[in-house]
Amino acid sequence: MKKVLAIVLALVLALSLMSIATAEKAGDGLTIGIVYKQSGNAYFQAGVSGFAKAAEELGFEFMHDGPEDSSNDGQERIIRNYIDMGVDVLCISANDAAGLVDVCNEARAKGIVVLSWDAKVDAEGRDLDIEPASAKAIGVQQLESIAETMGYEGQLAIVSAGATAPNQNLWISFIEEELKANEKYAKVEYLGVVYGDDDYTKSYDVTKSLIDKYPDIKGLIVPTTNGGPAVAKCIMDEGKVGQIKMTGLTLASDMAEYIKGGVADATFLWNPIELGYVTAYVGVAMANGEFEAAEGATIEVPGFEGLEVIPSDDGGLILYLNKLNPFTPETVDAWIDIL
Ligand code: RAM
Repeated sequence: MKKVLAIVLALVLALSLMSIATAEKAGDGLTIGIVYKQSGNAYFQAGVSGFAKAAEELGFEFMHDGPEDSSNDGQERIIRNYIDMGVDVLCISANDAAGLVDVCNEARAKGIVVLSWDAKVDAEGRDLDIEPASAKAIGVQQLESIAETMGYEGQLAIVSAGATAPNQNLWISFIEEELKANEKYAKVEYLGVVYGDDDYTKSYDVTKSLIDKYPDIKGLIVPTTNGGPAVAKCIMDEGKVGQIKMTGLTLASDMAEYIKGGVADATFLWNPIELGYVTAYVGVAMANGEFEAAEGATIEVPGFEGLEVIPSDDGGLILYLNKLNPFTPETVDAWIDIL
């Protein structure tokens, strides 16, 4: 009998130790609602896999969604739904920085932590914005790369995502500023921006119209992963490989054949999996009250160093990962299984 009692006690002890062990995960009981610009975008699917990796380590639940049409209204509906479902953290990549401020502030009034990641919500509607690198660094990197390819002269245009896209518009503002301010770009004739709305067919069509209108065009900057392969395909279909070069922010897997085919000397991207992973860690720490988004605050995330909250140009707070990887004919193959 004593023996049976001892076994039962040992089992009870083991079970309670096991439950203590599971309860120790920082994200237990928390739910994160992830909102991205549009459904079906491989860049955001990669971002979500970063959240999934963090969820395995931290134990939180998560949901993710984006509108089919890249609209602000669609994002607002998803956010309202997540608020009704009682999420603890919202992580939003916005189609319009100002458009989500009101609904985000409704969420914050209910105690929900509101983070933007990838594309910001304006400062007055968020707790913190998490970005891969400074907008200036991302913009100027693309300009310098294409200008070098063009021999610093000739016609240059940008094929962007949506007209209100907060991240693309910031990068473009720094590209335009640098074109004016830096003497080395004096012979680059800047033609302006067309918008492919992060849609493959539209990006292809606006590129074709641009090439028809400016037959001597030499350079295209495409700061969107959805636009990149569409623009590259158009350059190929138009028989312009060698005459027109592009750069931009692309997934390696989408662009490898074009980069190796001579359409681009280099494109760039951070790792969206890492961006999702870090955003999740920040969200959990903030929801637990263990980390406050305040200037100078630092956070420990496995595999990352120097993650610090700093003031951003829009008067809010921002945190950078600071990693931008070039994809060239030599390096792109090493990335295609990752991104
Ligand atoms: C698209 C989206 C996203 C942007 C990348 C580079 O997938 O517009 O917001 O960061 O491209």
